[in-house]
Amino acid sequence: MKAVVLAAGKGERLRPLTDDRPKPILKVANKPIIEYILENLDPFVDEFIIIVKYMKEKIIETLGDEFHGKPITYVSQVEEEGTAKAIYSAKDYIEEEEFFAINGDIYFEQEAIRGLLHVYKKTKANAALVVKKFDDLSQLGMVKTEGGYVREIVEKPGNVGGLANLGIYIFNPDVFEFIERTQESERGEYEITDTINLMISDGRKVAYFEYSGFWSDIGRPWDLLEVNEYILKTKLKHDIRGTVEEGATIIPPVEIGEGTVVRSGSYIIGPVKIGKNCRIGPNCFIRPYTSIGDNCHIGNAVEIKNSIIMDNSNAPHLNYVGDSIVGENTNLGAGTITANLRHDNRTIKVEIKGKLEDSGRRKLGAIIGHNVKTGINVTIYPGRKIGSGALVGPGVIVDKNIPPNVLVVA
Ligand code: TTP
Repeated sequence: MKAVVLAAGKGERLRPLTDDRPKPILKVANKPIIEYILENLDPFVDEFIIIVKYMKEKIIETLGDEFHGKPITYVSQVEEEGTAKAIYSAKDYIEEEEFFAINGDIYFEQEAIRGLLHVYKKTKANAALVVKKFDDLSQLGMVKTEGGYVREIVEKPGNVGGLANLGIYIFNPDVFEFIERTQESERGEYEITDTINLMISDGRKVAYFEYSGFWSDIGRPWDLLEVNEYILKTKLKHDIRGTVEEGATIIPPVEIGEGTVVRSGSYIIGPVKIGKNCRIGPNCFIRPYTSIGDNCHIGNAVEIKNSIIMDNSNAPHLNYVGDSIVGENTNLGAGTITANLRHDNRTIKVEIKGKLEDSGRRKLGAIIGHNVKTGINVTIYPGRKIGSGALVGPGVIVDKNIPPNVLVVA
């Protein structure tokens, strides 16, 4: 069976982390999001078809031409936007057989794929999808069911509970004919959920598998923190490959990659994952649910908690990084501090595509892009973003978002 993975989106809600790269290759717990998806599909498929468009070279460069020995074919998405058009782009690569189609920006457990395949085979339906119960479907697609099959999918039905569509499907090649008949939606895209509704109104059977494990749609920056926390909490094994100096304290589970040195006085409370060739300490404090990539430097008098620090980035002296995301090749100047809590204890709002969105989190720090440099004593307010390539001068108080590639001085 083949798997079509949708990885052509622009990932605009994840700016600045997607300023210079597509969302599926962003690393969570030090691994690209899309690799977790391919791993879950791996036992069930013999070929991957990845639909690409936005900065496609970076996906190709990251994954190469095979995954676990199985070929990857990259297909450019047709001109129009939307998940239906993304799937349609694979038409020439699908023969007689049914195939998986899956969003390239979700995190879930393999049980979802296993259950879906089982239901599809058992019911001999024309298509099948994975659903999960949620109390609030306002950001999701609601799957209404009847007699053991899907009756309708309603996008963003408001704050009601029910079964959500998780973006994991099996189709047979008939779906292409229905995509051809799918109309453009209100937001100007061709949506696979509209295609599924068309199939149902034409008398086709769409089965569903109800999954109850963890699932996250990585759309907004704090979703990355949620998935990072889940992975570290449930998958991390204590594994020290680097060197730990006498006088450092490590409370398991902590993973430390080859070539990394943890100097005396460092205090690390797991779950924490640290990549290869990092310099950690002396005298730093790394708290739970922190992922630090390869070639990073976390120096003296630095505290990090519940954060993602991507490859080649440094918090070298006197930094506090809490509930934050720091992109690749970024350097925080001495004394750069992220604030992660409002004094009035309200949840933190973040500007997403020009609109303030409530993250629902009481604690959320900074979202810092790639290739950023901050000067000494930079203070960053909760939920603020610094665009990739920005230079933030000494003493700047970041109380507004900073666009990419600008110089900001105090
Ligand atoms: P979305 O999350 O709706 O879109 P996006 O990834 O571009 O993010 P944003 O809204 O922040 O810009 O997409 C769901 C999945 O479908 C995701 O895996 C990307 C994929 N997709 C395509 O492959 N092609 C497309 O034209 C669109 C819209 C999405």
